[in-house]
Amino acid sequence: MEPDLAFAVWSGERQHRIEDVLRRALAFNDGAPPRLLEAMRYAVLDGGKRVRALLAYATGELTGAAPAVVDGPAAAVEMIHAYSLAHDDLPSMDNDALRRGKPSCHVAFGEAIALLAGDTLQAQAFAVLAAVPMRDVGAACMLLARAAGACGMAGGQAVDLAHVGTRMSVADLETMHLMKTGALIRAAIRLGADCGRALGADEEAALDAFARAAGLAFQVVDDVLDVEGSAATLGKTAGKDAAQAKPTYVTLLGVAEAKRHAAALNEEAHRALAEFGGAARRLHEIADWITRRTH
Ligand code: GRG
Repeated sequence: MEPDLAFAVWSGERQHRIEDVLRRALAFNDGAPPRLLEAMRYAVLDGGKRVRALLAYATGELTGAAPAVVDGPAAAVEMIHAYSLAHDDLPSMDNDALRRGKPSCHVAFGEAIALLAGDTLQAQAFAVLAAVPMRDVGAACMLLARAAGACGMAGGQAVDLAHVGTRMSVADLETMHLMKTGALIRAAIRLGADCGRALGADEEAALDAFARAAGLAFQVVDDVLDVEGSAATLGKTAGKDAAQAKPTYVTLLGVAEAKRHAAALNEEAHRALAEFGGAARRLHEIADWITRRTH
């Protein structure tokens, strides 16, 4: 099979798998208000590339974990991600009416329910993760909490909001994105790996270096797509960064240089995996996919 086709099959199978896992994780019916449950499902199901889940499955394969063990961490990370998107789209944050090709959660359900759906998705993520039969599930919960919290994703969002209309240095922009987007990507990578054999210190450092480079590449490409993509291809409003005067890699570097930067980060991501040899094949493929994606 051609390598690209083999990756498409591998990722397609896991995208279906995580959809089922998420559906089951949100199938509880123990008194939750139906409208809230509907909004949670709306925010998570039937959409998204599932980049973070694929990263967790890939690192799980790298450390010999059974996919059934990785399901929980992969779903937890996707639920945190979906909550962040529902909250990010709110009028008090990014104020976007379109997400994953459909009306944003608050447009479909109202602001209050969208806010609560985000809150309850975050809670459910930890409920799912806490039940995973992995070596140190307490450490896993701590890792996800740190990635999602004030020093990670939510903190990065606060930094982002505080810098609208300002000019940041590339170094400060990078720090902000390592928190806002990179922390959850790193958590997906580490949690998947932690479902299998224990990693040596060198392997941990290699995966962290990969996560850093691939996470930044993801964000640089996101900035380029905001300029070059359309709502039809992206499934979300294009041109938002310029309209909101947000500092981005494109505003700081220009489109051509931002693309070169993404390619260089992709190379860095590949180099970081050297010590795993062919065992890290899926991570190499995901890094390429992140860098070449069109949505
Ligand atoms: C509200 C606490 C809180 C955090 C929001 C992640 C985030 C922080 C905001 C999203 C805004 C944004 C466009 C960030 C850039 C990168 C990003 C996370 C894009 C969306 O992720 P994809 O492309 O989305 O993986 P899909 O829909 O494919 O899952």
